Amino acid sequence: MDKSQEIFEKACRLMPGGVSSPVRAFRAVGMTPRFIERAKGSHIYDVDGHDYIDYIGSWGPMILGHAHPEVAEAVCRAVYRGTSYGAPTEGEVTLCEMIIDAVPSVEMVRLVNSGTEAVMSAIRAARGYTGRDYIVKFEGCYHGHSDGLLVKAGSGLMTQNVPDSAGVPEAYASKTLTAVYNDLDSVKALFEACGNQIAALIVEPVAANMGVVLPKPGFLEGLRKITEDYGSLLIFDEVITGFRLGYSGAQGYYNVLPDMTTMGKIIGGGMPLAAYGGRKEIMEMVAPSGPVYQAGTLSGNPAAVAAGIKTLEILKNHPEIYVRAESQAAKLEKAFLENIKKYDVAAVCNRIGSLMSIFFTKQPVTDYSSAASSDLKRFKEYFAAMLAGGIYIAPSQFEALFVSGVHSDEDICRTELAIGKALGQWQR
Ligand code: KE4
Repeated sequence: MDKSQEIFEKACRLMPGGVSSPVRAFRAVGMTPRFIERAKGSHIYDVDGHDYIDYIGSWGPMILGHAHPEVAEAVCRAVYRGTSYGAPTEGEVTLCEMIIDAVPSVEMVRLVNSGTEAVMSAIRAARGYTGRDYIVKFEGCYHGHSDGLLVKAGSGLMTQNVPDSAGVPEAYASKTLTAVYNDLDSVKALFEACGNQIAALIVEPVAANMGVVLPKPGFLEGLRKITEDYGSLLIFDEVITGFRLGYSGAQGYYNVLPDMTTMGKIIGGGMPLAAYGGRKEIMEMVAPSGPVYQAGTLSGNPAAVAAGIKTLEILKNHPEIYVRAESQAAKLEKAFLENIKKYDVAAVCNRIGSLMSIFFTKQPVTDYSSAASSDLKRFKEYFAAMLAGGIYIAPSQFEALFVSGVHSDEDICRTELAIGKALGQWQR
């Protein structure tokens, strides 16, 4: 038994599923998770000494690579000045100013500790601002684990949503309606039915929680128009795309400005930090300036803020990081496509910038139902071959592959070889 298995057995006696977050348990791939000892740059090392090229990057934050010396030093310096004060600091003001300068639609911002908290708070602010109750989300989009968003479509179009998790009361789920990603007609139908009761529509401008699914041309613009027409707010959940697709995120990339934006991951540089922001008149609804209550002991924590400031500083001063991450990702996409063709594998690849996914299905993947048509057995076999080849990718078909600004040419060559072996394994 290797050390990961040994520790995992103990962990399962002490923690639900042996992990601190479900996807880490490797259940979708039927394997024992690797317990990680350390990481540096584009590599991650498990407790058995295995060295992997890392394409999870902590699910998005590590665009600069692990243990970036300047980020690490900034966190250490902050920690020696005290880990938390529960009082305002200049660092929070600096980070908020950087976010406002970077994200086109954000005029005011509140720091919180997780993407879930950012989304939950943004939705509360949207309801407080509009005085309306309903929220629209998309099948296959994930926005954290707040009750009202752990829902799935009811049987009929207007049948209110039903809980998608135990412990979520029907009443909470019923205020969330579900539309189909990339299908503006499904959105129009909901708004025609009850648009004047819809507080907000929340969307991942590039979906990355059903695997990576890109918005079709006109989709985001269509959401902007429909929400404007009905006086509802458009919320871009940029927890993944923020500072990933470029320094101004998806809204800068697509030039579509939402009313509110949620952010996380990269803005914390790997520390627990997230944020929600938007038009001033909306954000001034948030306590203590307005009636929408939201609070947090560790919000704006100095160590996390130090990591965020340094990370954004480096990204702002070195835009070539985005160019390099994209070009390395493009090489991987090319390797996937060449091997899909060479071995005649039923698979497609979706990529935007340094964010990508391979789906084991014949059809284009443009929404949740096409993503769900993927062959999950094939994905498991692909995952096992990649891990055996020293490549650490998300242990689920419905996650993304993240390329950092520090994946080397050697990393890419090794990954190209592993892709060839993984996709060639089924050749008769
Ligand atoms: P957190 O609460 O996990 O910080 O953020 C929730 C969240 C919100 N919005 C989007 C678009 C997200 O992708 C996430 C979280 N992403 C997952 C990965 N798909 C986090 C990994 C996990 O759950 O362990």
